Amino acid sequence: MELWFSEKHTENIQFQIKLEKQLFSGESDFQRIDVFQTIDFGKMLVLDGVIMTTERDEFIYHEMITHVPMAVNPDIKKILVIGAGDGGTVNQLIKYDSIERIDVVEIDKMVVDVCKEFFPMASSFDDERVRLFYADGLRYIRTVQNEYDLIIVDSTDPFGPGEGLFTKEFYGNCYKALNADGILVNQHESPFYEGDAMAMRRAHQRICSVFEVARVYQLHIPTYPSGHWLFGFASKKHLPEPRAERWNMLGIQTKYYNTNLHKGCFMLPTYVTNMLKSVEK
Ligand code: SPD
Repeated sequence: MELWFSEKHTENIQFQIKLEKQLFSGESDFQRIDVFQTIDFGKMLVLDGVIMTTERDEFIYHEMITHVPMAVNPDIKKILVIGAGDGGTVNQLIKYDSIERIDVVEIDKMVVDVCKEFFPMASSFDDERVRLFYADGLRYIRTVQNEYDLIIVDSTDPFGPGEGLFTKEFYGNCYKALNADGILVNQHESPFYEGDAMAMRRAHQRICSVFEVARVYQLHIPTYPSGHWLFGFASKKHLPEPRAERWNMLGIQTKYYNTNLHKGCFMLPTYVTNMLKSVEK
């Protein structure tokens, strides 16, 4: 008998992936957590029926959410990561010797525990620069001021536990929690299917109303709806230009990110540019 996982991407479209077996299934206080062994994508983490990450394509998401801001400002030292319980984002950040502190605020301890068991990238939480807090990112950020060089919002989609991380209140508090050099990078949904595109436009509008600089960049993630995904880049003063020579001197090993791609990923298709413009003032 064949075993398949299906995720509904729209009312009429489903994505299916063939499984070898189920490795874990559990219900936390916040969500249902599943880990599957797939045939072609290695292990796969699924929260409330939505694919979060797979061993085969995680590098695209996690390299792009980390190395883009790090190449814009290689002097970043203090970082707040919100969400990211699978450890993939921190696993990229610990490649930088220059980073002094990585505070991770993840709402769901069970996600971290399960990922530590099944995903080697979650061992990055053991790095001595990492402080892991099990808390709601929306509440945590209210308590911080002028503290971080970089905030990375590696959240779920804007429903369920991740909903508050797409609000104007949250972005405003991120602004306050950043210092004058601060950069915010967030998981920004997809422009392709209307439901995702609506969330994407709303997030952009809210971020634009708070930050002096608000741009969007693209990447491709085979296991996400339509495969076309966006991240947001916002800051108080930095434009998203890479300090290419300096970053390349660091000798950081990547499989997807490079400083040429960095320049290109901010060049968006016309329909995406138009969507973004439609909500910019
Ligand atoms: N539609 C899925 C969006 C999930 C984004 N977060 C993934 C977490 C990877 N660290």
